[in-house]
Amino acid sequence: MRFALLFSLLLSLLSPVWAQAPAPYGALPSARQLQWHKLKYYAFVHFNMNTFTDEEWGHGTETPDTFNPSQLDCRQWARVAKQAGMEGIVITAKHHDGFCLWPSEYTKHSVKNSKWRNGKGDVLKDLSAACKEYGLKFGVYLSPWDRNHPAYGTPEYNEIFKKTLKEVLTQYGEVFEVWFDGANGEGPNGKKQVYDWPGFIATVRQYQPNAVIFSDAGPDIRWVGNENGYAGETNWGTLNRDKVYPGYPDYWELTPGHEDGTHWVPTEVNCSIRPGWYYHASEDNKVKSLEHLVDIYYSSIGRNGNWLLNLPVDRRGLVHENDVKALMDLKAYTDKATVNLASNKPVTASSVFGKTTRFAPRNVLDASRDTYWAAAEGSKQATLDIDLGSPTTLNRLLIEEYLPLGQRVKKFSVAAFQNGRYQTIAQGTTIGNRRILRFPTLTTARIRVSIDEAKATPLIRHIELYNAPELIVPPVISRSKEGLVRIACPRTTDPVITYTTDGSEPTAQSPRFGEPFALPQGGVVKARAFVNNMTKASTPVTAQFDISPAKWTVVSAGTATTGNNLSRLIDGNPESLWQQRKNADGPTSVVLDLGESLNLHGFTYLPRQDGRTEGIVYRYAVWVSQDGKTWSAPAAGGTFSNINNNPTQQAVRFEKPQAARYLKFDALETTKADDPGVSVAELGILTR
Ligand code: FUL
Repeated sequence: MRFALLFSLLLSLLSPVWAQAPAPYGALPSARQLQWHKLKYYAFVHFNMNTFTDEEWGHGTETPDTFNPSQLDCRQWARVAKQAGMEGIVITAKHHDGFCLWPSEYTKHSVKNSKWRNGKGDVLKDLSAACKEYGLKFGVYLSPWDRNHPAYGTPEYNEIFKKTLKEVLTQYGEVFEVWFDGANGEGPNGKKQVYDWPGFIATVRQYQPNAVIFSDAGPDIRWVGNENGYAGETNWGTLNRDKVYPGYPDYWELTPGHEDGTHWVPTEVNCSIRPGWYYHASEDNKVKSLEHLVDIYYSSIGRNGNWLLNLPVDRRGLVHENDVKALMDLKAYTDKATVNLASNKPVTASSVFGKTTRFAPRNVLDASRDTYWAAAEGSKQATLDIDLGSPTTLNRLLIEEYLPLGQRVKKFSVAAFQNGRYQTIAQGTTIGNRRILRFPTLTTARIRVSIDEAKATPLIRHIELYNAPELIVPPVISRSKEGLVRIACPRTTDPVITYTTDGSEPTAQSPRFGEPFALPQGGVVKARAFVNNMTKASTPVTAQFDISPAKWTVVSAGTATTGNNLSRLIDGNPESLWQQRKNADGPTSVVLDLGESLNLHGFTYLPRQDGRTEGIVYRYAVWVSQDGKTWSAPAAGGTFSNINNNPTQQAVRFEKPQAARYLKFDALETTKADDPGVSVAELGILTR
């Protein structure tokens, strides 16, 4: 009796501390997802058969000997990733062509049948060992779509895929992530496969229970709905998972997620450091600029996502020098921006849950992931003031919610104390695991963070304030139809732009850009913006041009053409667009008259650049002619791989150069069968 009394007395004393913790809200993360949320930034490596065939989607018909890196060194990949501040590497162990980077027992299309290291090589073995050596996590991408496997399209293939998975998941140590691609086309028999997703997932759980599984629908982490690196400003970690599946047609819903979604399935943001996923020598000058990478950093890591940045390893089997430089520049930049100016400063809040120190506002400044500030129970609004002590210059705020109890904040804002009152300097919607707000540099001694709307009591785990170095936006180089080159720097005040046309890097001494200059025959233009009396420079940018379309005309464009926007096809402006209803009786064709006979090595197609996908051409054929009446056999034909998700310029080379004055582009299929029309931003030619 006395014991029971004592016990209940003890309980009532402790209850304000223990019983009154905030209740969970909505869908919650699993332990495995919480581990993944601790990560930020890791590498994707696209390296496989396509590296050697210059393709993005291989056909599965390649001979294994085509895969032949001359100096493969996975330790170089790991060293670069580590120095770049990355936490792991996810490798394309098997892409859509079915070629396996390890000696799989279940296919002939693998390294074991190549001459590379006499068939004894195993890229997964090398890479998993290198990751271990450098303290990196090791992950695998496996495409269920297989254009090579004879069993593809039959139930037997599902069993084979599971056995393949088992090999990858049991022979190379700990795997932190398994990346399932949603692309599902036809196999060698012309059949599509009905995938056994529950079986694939169960296989991963059985052999690597701690690994997170990625796909459009998770189950653990989801695709962000685009391949350009941008998460939604509003980004819920929750999703109505049972509605979504790999290859989900309404994939734009994946960007913001589903508010009040039934499951926790946060975003991983995948994008490539170059336009393509695989290495193409023609893209050596198209590595993203520092400014672009920093923008993606804030739009992925800073918008409640983890960033999976792809490095297209080259034919030597190395991360290319240009990509290494871009990664190191990014690391140097982000290192400069991470001094927390709020550290150890006094913090006060409008309310505290249960008025206990356990949920005190100062918890937002410690490094622990287990402590947080909770506002008063049931409150949907609250403010937190940070006293910086003296005028402090800053331009970034990082804020994180405490995730084990669910995502809550819908709207928040930041204010700086200036001229005797708090003035709003930035606003955001969701927070989740991590949100970084950018605002113009200012000086203040007090910052207020307001949670303006929350779905349940706000729980804030962490806050940081930074002063990030301002970046000079690199110039944009364009050329008009007439062949006049313009270089502009719209977002920088009073820049001096210097440029070269001989391939050398522009310096402060290079010619200054003033008037547009003529480059009708094409060439390479490199440019750079300088500010502050030529003491600070942007990263250089490069543009490569072929012959200008000055003499070209569009002769015809389909039978139903209205003709009013034909010129947009060849106006040198990637933003403008030509659209045409599909021709009901055959291909929708465009015929260009080049005005003179030229030695054509190939052509280029730039899909629409406005973020929409209607009318993007997937299957095409191209014909050439000297008189516009008699046409050769198609000079080129095929499909533009992955163009729907990654709408970059497609450059197609003919098997052999052909002299011609006319070029006919036939759009045979668009990426979506029910598209009513065809769209083209630019058509171009290759004469070298
Ligand atoms: C897509 C694939 O089709 C691309 O080739 C690439 O691998 C990208 C990461 O995922 O779905």
